[in-house]
This record gives sequence, C-alpha cells and structure tokens, in this order.
Amino acid sequence: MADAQEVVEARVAVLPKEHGPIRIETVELGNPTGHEVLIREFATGICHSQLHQMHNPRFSELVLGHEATGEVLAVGGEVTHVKPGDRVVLTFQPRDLRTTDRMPKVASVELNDGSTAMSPNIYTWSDHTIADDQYVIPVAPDTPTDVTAVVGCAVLTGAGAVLRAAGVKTGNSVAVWGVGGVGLNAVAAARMVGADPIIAVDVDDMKLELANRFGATHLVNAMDSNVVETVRDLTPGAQGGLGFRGMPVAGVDFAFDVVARPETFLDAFRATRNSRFAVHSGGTIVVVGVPQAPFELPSQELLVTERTIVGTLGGTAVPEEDIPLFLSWYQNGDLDLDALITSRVGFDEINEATKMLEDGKVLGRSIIEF
Ligand code: COD
Ligand code: ZN
Repeated sequence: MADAQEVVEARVAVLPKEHGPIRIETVELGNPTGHEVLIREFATGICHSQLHQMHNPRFSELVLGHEATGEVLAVGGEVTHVKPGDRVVLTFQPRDLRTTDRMPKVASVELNDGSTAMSPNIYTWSDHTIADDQYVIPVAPDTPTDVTAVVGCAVLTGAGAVLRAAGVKTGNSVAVWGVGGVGLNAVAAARMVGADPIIAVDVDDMKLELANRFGATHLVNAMDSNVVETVRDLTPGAQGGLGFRGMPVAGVDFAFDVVARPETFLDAFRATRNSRFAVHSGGTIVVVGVPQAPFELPSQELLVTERTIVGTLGGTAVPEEDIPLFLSWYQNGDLDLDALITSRVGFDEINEATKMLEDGKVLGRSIIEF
C-alpha cells in the first residue's frame, strides 16, 4: 500500500499522436487528490474500440484501455466509496451519474518529454493507473483478478445493451450481429432473461460455435446465407398476421448490431419484425458498436414497418448496480468468463495482441496480465 508521500512508478502504454506502434513508457504517478483513486492493476482487457482509436486521427498522444481489475493503493480526500486495499473493477462508464451533478474528470498522464497523453475516461493499459472515482467499482475481496478484467467493458456493454438499453423480456426474440468480446455478452444476457430464439450472426464459424456455448439457439454465418431471410424464417409472426401491403409479419423483436457497419445495420434493420397496424409495433434495432461510417437508412421502410432504432453507449449500463449483478452471474455459473477469455498476453506483447484482434484471431476476448 502506498503511503501518502510515495511516488508510484507506472508502466503505461502510449499511443503516439502520429501513426506508429504503441510504446510503453515508465512515468511517475503522484498522489491521488480530490476524487482520484490510485490503483495497482492485475489485468486489463483488449477491446475492439481501441482499434478504432488507433486508426482514427487524434489531437494528442493517447493512453488506452477501459476495463480492468485492480487493488486500491491510495485515494484522494473526496473519495468515500473505496479505500486502500479494496479490490475494484474499472470501467469507462460513470458508476452512477443519476445521484451526482459532478462530471468525472478526463484522464491525463504527464509523459517524460513534457507532453500530456489523454483519455476521455480512464486508461488501464498500464500496471498502475489514476482514475476518477466514478469509474471505480468496489468488488468482493475474493473476486478473481484475471477474467473479471473484462466486466468493465465487454460484459457491461453487451449485457447492458440487452438489459438496460433494450429491456429484453422473457420470450422476446433476439438476434446479435457480431459475437466477439461484446456480442457474446449480449447473447449471455439474452439467455439470462429468457429470450427465445437467440440468433447469433457472424462471419466466423468458430465465433458462432462459442456463441452457442453462451446461449445462442441458432447460428447464422452472414457469408453463406441471406441473413435477413434466414432470421425472418426463424421468427415468423403469429398465424396469418399480415402487415402493411400484405407483408407477412416476421423478424426478431430485438436486433443488436455490435459490428455497426452500414451493411450489418441494414441487415439488422430488415431482420427486425415489421408492425401490424395498431395491433403491434415493429421491432427494435439497437446500435451497440460505434459506426465508423454513416448508415444508409431506408426511411420509407422505417415508416411502414414502424420499427425503432436505439443507440446505446456502453450498454446504457449503471456500473454501480450492474457490475455486481454481472459478477454474480459469473459466480453462479451463468456467465462463463473463463470461456470468454481466449487469450492472455504479457504487457510487452501489447502490439502483437492488438494485431491479433485486428486479424480476427481472438475468438472471445484477450486480456493483459500484469
Ligand atoms: N457480420 C457479422 N459479424 C461480423 C461482421 C459482419 N459483417 N464483421 C465482423 N463481424 C464479427 C467478427 O467476426 C467478430 O466476431 C465481431 O464481429 C467483433 O468482435 P470483436 O471481439 O472484434 O469486437 P468487440 O466485441 O471487442 O467490439 C465490438 C464493438 C463493435 C462493440 C466495438 O468495436 C465498438 O464499436 N465499440 C464502441 C461501442 C461502445 O459502446 N464503446 C464503448 C466501449 S467499447
Ligand atoms: Zn470497449
């Protein structure tokens, strides 16, 4: 445990401002002040949205990573919900802004050349970090230190989308586009609430097999079938139900687009149930991935099918409530985080690990262990 005067040396992954590999720099982290929490990390996850950050233009050097498990070393004077020695999960989603007006601080790290590397929320690709207390969730002292590193993003975003953003209920039909680190957790949450069927859509048969283990009832490879027809065939509406212009009612109640490319959005949109006048509305498309290009929206279809399009950031989760819930799923054997973690790397392999994710070679989620 650091005492109040100690300076902690941290190894931090830094993404240069210009294109180039990530480098690991050793920096000094001062004492946490105000709402800051100093944390020693056990493990952190590697999320696809970091690849987006690596490809997009940036205005400063960046510090990356937004899910981890760690131990509190020291806290600033305003921190009341955790103390040194506590085991914690780090997330990028504020733990509960419904109960405070204080916005969490942007994270920054002073680098050795005098420049500042930034993150809009937290940075966890580092063996130590300083985070705003809004991103720090206390967990039980015996919480495993490795696989729980992905609860702060992969689980929160995927399962949150199903529970919070969509509010899927027992018996609802669900399809998930993209069953990677995030999508698998959408599948698992859909199973937890009793959705049926749960259709996994991906371009990789091995990922589909894994989705089956997480609760998918049907597996659709988008490369070798007409996804829209396949999903609609699997989810016919009630006998004889016809919608506008005699179009048979069919399609899922909820389609989760965890890829968010124009083509996946369009497929998810069209595979969602069409409405039947005032008898029932159309289904809901939930955009979970961050679109890297604008979608084309068939606006007339939107109108006549009476579908709903919902966006969600981080599953619209409330980490303070949802992280304990998701950890309880893990502890009860309902969420197989051990199967979700399909690769473990050391910190110095960070560039190789991001390349593996880019190349589609990570089946579930990879973690860095410190
Ligand atoms: N059709 C179906 N599946 C596809 C297609 C396609 N055309 N292309 C790729 N896929 C599959 C891949 O085979 C893979 O299984 C999956 O999509 C993507 O999985 P991962 O593991 O590479 O990616 P994730 O799960 O880590 O992240 C996916 C997101 C889309 C959520 C992420 O990239 C993103 O956009 N995140 C931002 C959203 C958000 O809320 N961010 C907050 C923190 S992530
Ligand atoms: Zn993420």
